[in-house]
Amino acid sequence: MTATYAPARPIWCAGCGHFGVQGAMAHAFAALQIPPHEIVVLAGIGCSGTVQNNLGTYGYHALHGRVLPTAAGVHLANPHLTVVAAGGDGDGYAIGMGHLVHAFRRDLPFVYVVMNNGVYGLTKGQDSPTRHGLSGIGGFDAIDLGLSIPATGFLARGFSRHPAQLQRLMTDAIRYAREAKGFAFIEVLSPCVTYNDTYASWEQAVVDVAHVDDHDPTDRAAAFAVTTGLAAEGKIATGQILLDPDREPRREPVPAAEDLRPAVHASAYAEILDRYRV
Ligand SMILES: Cc1ncc(C[n+]2csc(CCOP(=O)(O)OP(=O)(O)O)c2C)c(N)n1
Ligand code: SF4
Repeated sequence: MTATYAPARPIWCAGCGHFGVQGAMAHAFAALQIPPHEIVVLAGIGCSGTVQNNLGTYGYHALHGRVLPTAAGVHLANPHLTVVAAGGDGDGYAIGMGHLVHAFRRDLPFVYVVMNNGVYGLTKGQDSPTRHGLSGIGGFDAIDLGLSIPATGFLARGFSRHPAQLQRLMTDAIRYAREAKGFAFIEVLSPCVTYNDTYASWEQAVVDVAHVDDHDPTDRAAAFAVTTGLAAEGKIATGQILLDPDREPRREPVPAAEDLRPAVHASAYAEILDRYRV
C-alpha cells in the first residue's frame, strides 16, 4: 500500500498550524507503536483535509462534512483498526455539524481531530462558525457542546504552537479509542497564517486547565464551569477538559470472520436496491 501510495509532501503554506497537527499524529502513532496497516486516517475537505495524504497509513478523503459517518463505517466494518477522523472547523462545525452532535451521542471508539482556524482556508478565507473567537459573541465552542451531551468521555483542546501538550493529548486520545472506551474528541487551535493569523492572540488567551485549581476532568459540571468561566474572561481552555476514567471497553462483535466479498452478498444487495426502485 505505502509502496503504491507514498506519503505526499504537505500542500500547506509555511507556518500553517496543520503541520503541528500532523506532527502530533505521527508522534502518537510512533509512541503507541501502532503498525501503519492497522491505522486508517480519514479526512474531510479543506486544507486540513489533506493531512491523510501525508501519512504512511491507510487514508480516505471523505465528502465535505461527512468524515464522521464515514469513520463510523470504517470502525463498524473492522473494530480492530485504529480510526482517526480529521478535518477543519468549516468541515466539522458548518456542513458537518449534525454529524458531530450524533458522534458525541453515539460514542463509537474512534478519534476526531478538528483543526480550528476560524476560516475556510482552502476556499480563501471565508468566515467559519468559529471566526468570531471561542469567547466572542457569535463564536462557538465545540468542547462546551460536547460537555452538554452525557455520552461523551474524552474532550480535549490543544494548540499547534504547543507541541508537547498536543502530542500528549493526541497520544491519550488514540490510546483511549484503541482501548475501545469511546469517542475521543480533540480540537486543535491551528492558525491559518494566510487568512486569519491567530498565533499571537491565541498565545495570550490559552490556559491549560491542568493549572486551574478548580479543574477536575472527571467532573462534567465543574469542567463546564471552568471552560465557560475562562471564556467569560476572554481566555480559551486547553488540555484534558473531560476524561471519564471508569469506561469499560465497548467492543462490537467483529464481523471480520464473515465473508464480506460483494459476490457473496450479491442477492442481498440486489434486494436492498430493489426497495428503492419505483
Ligand atoms: C459540498 C461542498 N460544499 C462546499 C465545498 C467547498 N469547500 C471546500 S473546502 C471548504 C471549507 C474548508 O474549511 P475548513 O474545513 O475549515 O478547512 P481549512 O481549509 O480551513 O483547513 C469548502 C466550503 C465543497 N468542497 N463541497
Ligand atoms: S490557506 Fe491557511 S489553512 Fe490553508 S494551508 Fe495556508 S495557512 Fe494553512
